[in-house]
Amino acid sequence: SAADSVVTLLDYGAGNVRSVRNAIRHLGFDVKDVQTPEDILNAERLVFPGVGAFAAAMDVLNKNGMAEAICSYIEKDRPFLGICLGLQLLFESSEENGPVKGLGLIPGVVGRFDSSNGFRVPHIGWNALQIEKDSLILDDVGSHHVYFVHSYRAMPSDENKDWVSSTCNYGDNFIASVRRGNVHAVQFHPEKSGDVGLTILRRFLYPKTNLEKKPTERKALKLAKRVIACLDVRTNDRGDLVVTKGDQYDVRKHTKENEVRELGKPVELARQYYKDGADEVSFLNITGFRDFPLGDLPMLQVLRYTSENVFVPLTVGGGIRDFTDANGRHYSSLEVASEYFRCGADKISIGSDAVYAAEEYLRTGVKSGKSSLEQISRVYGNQAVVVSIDPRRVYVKNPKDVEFKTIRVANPGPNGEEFAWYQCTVSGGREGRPIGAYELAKAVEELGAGEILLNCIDCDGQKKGFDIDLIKLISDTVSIPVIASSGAGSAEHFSEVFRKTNASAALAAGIFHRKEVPIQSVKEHLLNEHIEVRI
Ligand code: 1PR
Repeated sequence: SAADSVVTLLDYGAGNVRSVRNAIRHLGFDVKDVQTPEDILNAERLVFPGVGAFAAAMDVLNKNGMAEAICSYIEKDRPFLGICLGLQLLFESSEENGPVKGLGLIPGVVGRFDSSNGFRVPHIGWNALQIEKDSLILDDVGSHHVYFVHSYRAMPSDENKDWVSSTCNYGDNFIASVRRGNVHAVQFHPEKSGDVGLTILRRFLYPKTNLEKKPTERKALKLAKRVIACLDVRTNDRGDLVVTKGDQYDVRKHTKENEVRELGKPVELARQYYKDGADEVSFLNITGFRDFPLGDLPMLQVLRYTSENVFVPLTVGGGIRDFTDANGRHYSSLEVASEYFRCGADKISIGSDAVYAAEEYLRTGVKSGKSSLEQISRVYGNQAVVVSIDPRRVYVKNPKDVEFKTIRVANPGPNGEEFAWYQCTVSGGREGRPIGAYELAKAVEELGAGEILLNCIDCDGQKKGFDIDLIKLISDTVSIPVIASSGAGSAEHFSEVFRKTNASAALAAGIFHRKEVPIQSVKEHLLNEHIEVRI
């Protein structure tokens, strides 16, 4: 019957659930949205991809009678799959801006990860599961990495051990999944976990089919270092959206026509990188500071198309700020970000506007709460907000010559300078600002950034390796994950940055676009160097 191929989806409109929809459709099901509590009670199978903050989600569920409906649906042992916050809400309460009462179906309190023991919070990335009991949908998934992104987690205890089907180690052994009968919930994101994630969803949707085992050569052990493909996107001189790539941020060819370099089409390249094993794909709208991004409908279209069959996390950046258009209509940065999330972005990345916010914060010593960074991280959580830093190296003879944090550099400057500071820029490197990368990183962490994308204009496109001095400095300074970027020229550069710094991920553009070093060979090299990666 038609009902056999319908999934009822509970989406209360707080973030990116487009990927969940896309994954369900990809597996041959139609999606029906919950409008009323009756829709829950009548569902054949219910998927609940909780997004946003715990308290806000509980508010919505309580106000419209959904909370009661979910509880009675689950108590009847009807097919249920909760994802991320959709797992946490099943517990008694959460400490996230709380305590806040949850649905109370599973004994336990959801608490924050402790970053004091050296584990970065949010927990972002591909980690391994320990299967605790027959979980049906997970089965052999214990050998693979799955994608997590969260700052809060529930802990296993004697009271909830009947529920716990797998745990994950990240400082603590926290609950990665629960199962009782037909009721499942997972802390990670199957819709973002590539083929392995799709297999998990397939097993939930088709419980009677035989389990297909995914062979592994090597068992996943711990949080993997991520390899990220980055697509710098802009319109070319004919008005088409293309992937470009600069040399120290200069994307023009310096021929007579001075055209923008074109390295491919964004949707096609993103798909290719997904197939090649990229752990994440980033789109940077590099002229977003100039053109209003919501005017840039092609970029939204790129996200929509990409998220249809790319099942790893997508980040989009460029032009996230408040804006008043020619007709006097005001758009908040939050609206811009919301549109990106609705179109399939999992994280947004802020460049220029975060520099201004950090400068103001350092000047006044007060968090205004009004910056795009603060607003977006308040509504969507800090795990959804990346700050992109675009610094340029400035050599100095004596650290006392500048008010910014300097470091002793491995290679002295042109006049034998042994020190340097890293000056932040805005507008795609066009304007230097009176703030260093070190000061910026600390400030944006306090303002709510969940991750730092650390570029370096000097190294960009040079293929001479990452700026180890800079990446070490920043990754030792903050306790949020740092993505190393700019300068990758070989697979060895990736192992170097992971060995010498505390970067959680490394990103490259040019070598992937020009097919000089495929993603697979980077992964193989890291594996040979005994660096944990997702295969
Ligand atoms: O300021 O919020 O509108 O955001 C603008 C965003 O666009 C920022 O994230 C900024 O980094 C990016 N951007 C602006 N101009 C350029 C440019 O190249 N002219 N691209 C630009 C930044 C740098 C990296 C690049 C790595 C790796 N691109 O993302 O992909 O350096 O390259 P490589 O592996 O080839 O060395 P806002």
